[in-house]
Amino acid sequence: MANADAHHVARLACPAVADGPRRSPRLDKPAVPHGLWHHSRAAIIMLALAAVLAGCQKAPESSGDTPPVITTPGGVAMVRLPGGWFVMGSGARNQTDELPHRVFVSPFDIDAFEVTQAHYEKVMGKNPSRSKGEANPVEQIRWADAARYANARSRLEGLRPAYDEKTWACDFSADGYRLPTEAEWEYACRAGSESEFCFGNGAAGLAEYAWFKDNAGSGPHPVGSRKPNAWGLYDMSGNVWEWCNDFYEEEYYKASPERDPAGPASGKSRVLRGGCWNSRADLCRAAYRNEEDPGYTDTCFGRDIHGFVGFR
Ligand SMILES: [Ca+2]
Repeated sequence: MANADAHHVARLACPAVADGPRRSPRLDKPAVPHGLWHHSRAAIIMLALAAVLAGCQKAPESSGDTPPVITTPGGVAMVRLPGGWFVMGSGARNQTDELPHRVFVSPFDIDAFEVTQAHYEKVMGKNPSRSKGEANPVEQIRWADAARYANARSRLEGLRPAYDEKTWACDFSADGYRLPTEAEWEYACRAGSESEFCFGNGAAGLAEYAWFKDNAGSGPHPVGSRKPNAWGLYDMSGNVWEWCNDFYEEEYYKASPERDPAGPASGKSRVLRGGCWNSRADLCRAAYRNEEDPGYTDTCFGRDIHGFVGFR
């Protein structure tokens, strides 16, 4: 799109490591990107696009209904989620950044699949992915790339872009697409479940729902080729890590607002969720938090994101 690479904000330093993925000081961090992205009620969140439609649906935990799927003017399937309360985080693994706490998220729409290479190229006119395949998830995507895509997708549909491409601030009152907040992402991933994975505890059933280290081989697979969760969302665990809108902060859950938490006001990294094709099962848990440099500048490109990071 015309403005896809128009602005760069040279504010953040590149990762300190020279080669390969950064390693987080936290115990369980993956040997891959760790790394990176929030909400209001009338905005379409993007790629993870959560487009909020002031809600009309019942809380999911009180309903056995599968949420409706809509198709955007650009041809993308989105699941229309009702708002609701859920327990975000997990006490099961003693991870300091996963403090369980109750959160309410307002209704929003979210892409049923990771953004594919075909759709990314249609919107942005390029395909940076390492493992090429039209139906594969687009990867080698920086947070800023995802934000630019969200704005471009919004413009194509006559919606007001949510991101300021100079400051990267997100306007949650805009009706355009944006990345999901970390809370929205986990709410969508859990689909009403309170267990480690959307299907229960223990990794025994994970291969049915996710492409991860034990079954993926040497790269990502076409989106939607594993089972969806109870709300019809595919590949929330595994395949590629997914950018959220929030900045990452280890202690954020200790003081975050109860309703529609949108992450810290500032930070050096953005949240990544869900694990990827190269991740062990633990990193694919619903509560697992990762973070990475957002890549606001091209000089950071390709450092830590290789073929592991995409978005929805
Ligand atoms: Ca994923």
